[in-house]
Amino acid sequence: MEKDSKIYVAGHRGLVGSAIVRNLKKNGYKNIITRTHRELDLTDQLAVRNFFESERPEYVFLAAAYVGGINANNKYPADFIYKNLQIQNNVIKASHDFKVKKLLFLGSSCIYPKNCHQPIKEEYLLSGCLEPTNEGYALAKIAGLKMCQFFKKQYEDNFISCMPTNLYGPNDNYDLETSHVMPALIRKFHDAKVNNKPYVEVWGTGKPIREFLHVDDMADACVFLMENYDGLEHVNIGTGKEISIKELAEMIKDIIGYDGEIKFDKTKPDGTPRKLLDVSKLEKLGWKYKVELGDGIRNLWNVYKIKNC
Ligand code: GFB
Repeated sequence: MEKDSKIYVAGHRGLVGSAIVRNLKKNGYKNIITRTHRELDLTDQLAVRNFFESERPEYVFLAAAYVGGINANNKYPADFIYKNLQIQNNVIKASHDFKVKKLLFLGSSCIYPKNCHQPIKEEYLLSGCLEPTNEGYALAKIAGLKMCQFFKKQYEDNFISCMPTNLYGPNDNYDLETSHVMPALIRKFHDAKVNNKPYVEVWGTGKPIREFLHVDDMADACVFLMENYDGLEHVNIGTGKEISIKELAEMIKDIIGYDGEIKFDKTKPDGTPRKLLDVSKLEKLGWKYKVELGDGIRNLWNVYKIKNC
């Protein structure tokens, strides 16, 4: 990518898309195009084609997706599979038709089998059954990853894919019904502290183990891959470190300085027991994460409490 290359960031207002725009601007890229959902509905094939025909982007970061945490995925699987298939089919096909130089497709670590050998290598894809709570989203993301591979094989399009672990950071969703665990617990512990509540409810048993990557690191890895990787296989993006939900809750509790109790609501699903990514492929390419979990949570809470004091 040149500094004046025409770069389209699909999903620029979201957690990852906004971080990619911040990273591109910080690195001197001047010709970044974006469209809000109201300006361009990515599930509308004709609207997407008209946009690509008139704008002719050279590089595309496909960070737009219909996303949510375990509860939303579990409740609305039809929405997660349909909307994500629509978005990615339209953007990938238009990128092919209008000769985009390179496209980066963003997936998710939920594409891997529920009881996968850990840490999870890229080649473990499709080696077992998926986690039921997010099967709709996972199938859509697997289809997107495969579509990029097949367009590269059949038409030599330079379409690559990356599979990030659980992400957190600025511009996240804090709705307690649809969010991921990190923003949900920051909101719950902050609210319990401010309102002197006796306990904070954490979903599930607290036993599941997760890996968390700050979205600024994710954005940096995306720009790194766009500049340095042209391979057929997808690339895992993560820290290679993991923490149980119980330990995460205790870490957030300590950082926020809440001194009440933690209660586990076992009526809520745990989801995948563990999903630690093997990030050795990305490290061999020359990229490694920077933001440690404690620092990332502290910074995020500082931003959150200013907006919600
Ligand atoms: O982040 P999360 O919603 O999604 O949940 P997944 C992670 C773990 O945190 C689960 C527990 O075991 C939850 O039960 N948890 C505890 C909570 N308290 C809460 C809470 O208040 N809110 C939430 N949301 N979780 C997602 C997939 O799976 O991973 C997405 O559903 C995506 O599609 C994402 O792939 C990366 O990590 O289980």
